[in-house]
Amino acid sequence: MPDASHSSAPRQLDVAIVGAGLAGLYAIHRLRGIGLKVRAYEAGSGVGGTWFWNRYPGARCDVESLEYSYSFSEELQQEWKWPERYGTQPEILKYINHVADRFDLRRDVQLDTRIKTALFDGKANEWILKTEAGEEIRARYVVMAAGNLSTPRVPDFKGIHDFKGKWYHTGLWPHEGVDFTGKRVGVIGTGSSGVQMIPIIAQQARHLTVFQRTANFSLPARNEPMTDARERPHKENYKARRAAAQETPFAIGGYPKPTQKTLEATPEERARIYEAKWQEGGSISYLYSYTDLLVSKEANDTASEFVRNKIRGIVKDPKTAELLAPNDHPIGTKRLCLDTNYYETYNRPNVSLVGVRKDPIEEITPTGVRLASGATYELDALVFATGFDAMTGALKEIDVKTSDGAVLRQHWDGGPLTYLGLMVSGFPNMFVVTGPGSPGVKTQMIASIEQHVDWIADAIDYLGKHQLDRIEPTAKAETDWVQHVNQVADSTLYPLANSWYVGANIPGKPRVFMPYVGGFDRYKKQCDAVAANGYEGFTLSRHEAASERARA
Ligand code: NA7
Repeated sequence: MPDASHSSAPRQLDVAIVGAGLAGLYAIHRLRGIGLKVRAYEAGSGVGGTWFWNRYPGARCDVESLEYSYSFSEELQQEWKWPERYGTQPEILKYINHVADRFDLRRDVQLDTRIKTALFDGKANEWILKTEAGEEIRARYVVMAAGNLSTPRVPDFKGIHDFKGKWYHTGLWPHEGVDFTGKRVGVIGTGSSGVQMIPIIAQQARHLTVFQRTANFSLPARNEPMTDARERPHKENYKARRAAAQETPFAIGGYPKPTQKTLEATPEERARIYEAKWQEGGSISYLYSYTDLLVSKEANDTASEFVRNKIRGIVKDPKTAELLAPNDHPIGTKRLCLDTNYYETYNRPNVSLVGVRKDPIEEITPTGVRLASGATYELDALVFATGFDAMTGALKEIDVKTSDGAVLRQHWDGGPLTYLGLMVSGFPNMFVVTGPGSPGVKTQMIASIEQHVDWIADAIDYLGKHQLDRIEPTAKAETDWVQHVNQVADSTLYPLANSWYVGANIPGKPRVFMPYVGGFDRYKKQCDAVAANGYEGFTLSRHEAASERARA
């Protein structure tokens, strides 16, 4: 049967959605709900975004399952059974596929389709998208739901293509899996992905060599099968719990808000609190020990040192322990990892840790890795857990322009500029989900996705109801928001870390703190107020082409 999606006449939509991960799928559902003709374009051969691509061993969410899930359907959240405290990648992908089927979303998803260009035609007042295969799509609005950690980056190491063994990136993991049994494996990178996979690969490999540039803080996840005691009270009060979560900075409920400053407690009290949180598992809980852990260096030092001492207690070889003990950033200012037996893994005889901060990787040789000092490591397989061109990578890969000559890559040359993380000045009718300037990545992501998409749907609905058809932020609103995002970040310890939040893992990327760390609660209130005040900071207008469409 001929596939209508690949016919030569451009497809005409109300809203084109880029990406069919958690954000794109909810956007289909929500926008369809207000009567719009929508379609999502997805580069992968399945839905799920991050959870479709990141299939590396041990891939798991670091937010608890009962929180990390959609809230828009009470039936869905009641009926879905999460088997473990934290969802594994296969389990989350299964859930996303279930949602796609249950809400009949697939008929508006076009898989294996990468959007290459997006041009706003000012005269026609519509976006023209082109796919890699040359298909053209015209839409009144575009929703960029292309992900924050969706552009995998392998460092530009000399010799990488001459490596005779197989190499992999965590974000592009083969669907059939990889068997490392009996192999000498190298893992480069010790962020969340490395920390999750290292204990699993260590169990398979003949020898595992971990190349670490920056030691990261990791706390025990304390994962376990879902218990009735955990699930039942949560589900009995799901709606109220979701509402309470929205009143917190991370959009995660269930953790009592701290009330005390760190240094007001005695060292003994602090030790007791940190120990209880360490035993409980989870990162939010630990960072919620006191009110000022992310704003006062002196306070943070106590929480950082507690974890360093834990590492020194777990790892038997003192030199390895010291190398693993993070000393260049306050705890929580880089993504705080959650693990299962990460530090314990370094006590295995088949695992070695190599510090590549002082002695960096010079080249990948046909048989392994060579450091600047000349030290070589013979390897059969190499895994890059080296991260992503985070937050801006996916949008910069699309050539986004307007007929007025605006070019997104140029507009963002010195760092990303947005108003509320939702729109970009000069690029009308283009919405971004959980992009730079949004609190998304610093929150329970699905809560932010739902909040953003709801706001976008309401804005489009508002335009329609007021016979308007164009929305864009003013340059001033954008500048003020970016300034506010920076000011808030500068009032915290976050900028002290070389993290993907500031693009530090990508050589040459402008150092700008991209997420909004003022908290989900504060952000949502601001978005609601902007809408209630007639979309303050945005210019709303009616365009001639719309009048023509209306007459036609
Ligand atoms: P991350 O957190 O960006 O981690 C990437 C890791 O790779 C990190 O340890 C980097 O060290 C390391 N890296 C990057 N380039 C190099 C080079 N050239 N040499 C050595 N080491 C290097 O990515 P993840 O995939 O682990 O996690 C991303 C997010 O996914 C995570 O935060 C969660 O939100 C889910 P560096 O720290 O830059 O020195």
